[in-house]
Amino acid sequence: MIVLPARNEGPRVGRVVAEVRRLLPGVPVVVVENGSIDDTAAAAARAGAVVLRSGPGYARALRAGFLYALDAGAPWVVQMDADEQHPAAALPALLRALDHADLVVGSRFVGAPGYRVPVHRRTAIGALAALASVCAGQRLFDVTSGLRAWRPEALAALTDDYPEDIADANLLVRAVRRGLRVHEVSVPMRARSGGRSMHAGPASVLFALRMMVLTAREGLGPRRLLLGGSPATARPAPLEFSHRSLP
Ligand SMILES: Nc1nc2c(ncn2[C@@H]2O[C@H](COP(=O)(O)OP(=O)(O)O)[C@@H](O)[C@H]2O)c(=O)[nH]1
Ligand SMILES: [Mg+2]
Repeated sequence: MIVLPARNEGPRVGRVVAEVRRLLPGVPVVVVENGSIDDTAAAAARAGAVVLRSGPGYARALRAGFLYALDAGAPWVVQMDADEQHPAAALPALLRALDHADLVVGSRFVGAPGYRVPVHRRTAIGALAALASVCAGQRLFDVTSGLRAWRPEALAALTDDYPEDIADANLLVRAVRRGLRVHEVSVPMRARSGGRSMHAGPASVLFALRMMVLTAREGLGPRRLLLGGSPATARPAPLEFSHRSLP
């Protein structure tokens, strides 16, 4: 299942939904909307998505989408932006990588570089990635990427106490510390095709600082290794996906 959090993405979300549905026919696409002042929900529905409304904010939207996917028994879940930043063509590689991981992050910073992330943003993400890597005990690169593929067991290990407001680097640290296998694969991303990033403007500085604090806090907690048939200890069977039929 594909989960797209979307706020004020009316001009873009329909194209994202259509692109994903074309590449992965039959895979349900769920758009989780809140707080939009445009026609995001209607555009998503027109393009064939299931539209959910959640409480305010990005993290709540994601959590609502994840709970919906778990409830529906989805064999895998991919979260991606509704702003055309993430190419649907990257999905098969992401899903293949799930054969050997519990959580796969589409990364701008491993492998060939895609578009050039603006320098101030790259610096902030670099600092955050360094902190997250220390806290996780594993080198992490694109800790704020919104393109992530999940095994449902991995999601289930995190949704009970899923963060209410911010779920980026802090969540990756938590995932690693809970024993989930987190991998990154190179994905050539684009800039958003229009509209405004939730991290634009002066608020982004506050966001970065808050993210640092939340990430450090995750690193202070005890390592809780999941035991007994958890994704951490079991070697899961390869996933069967409809994407296998794709070239
Ligand atoms: N439902 C919902 N979606 C949001 C919210 N904030 C951001 N998003 C969506 O989450 C995705 C990531 O946000 P974006 O602004 O692209 O962040 P960036 O990629 O880090 O610049 C986009 O699809 C946004 O429309 C929110 O408050 N509610
Ligand atoms: Mg984006």
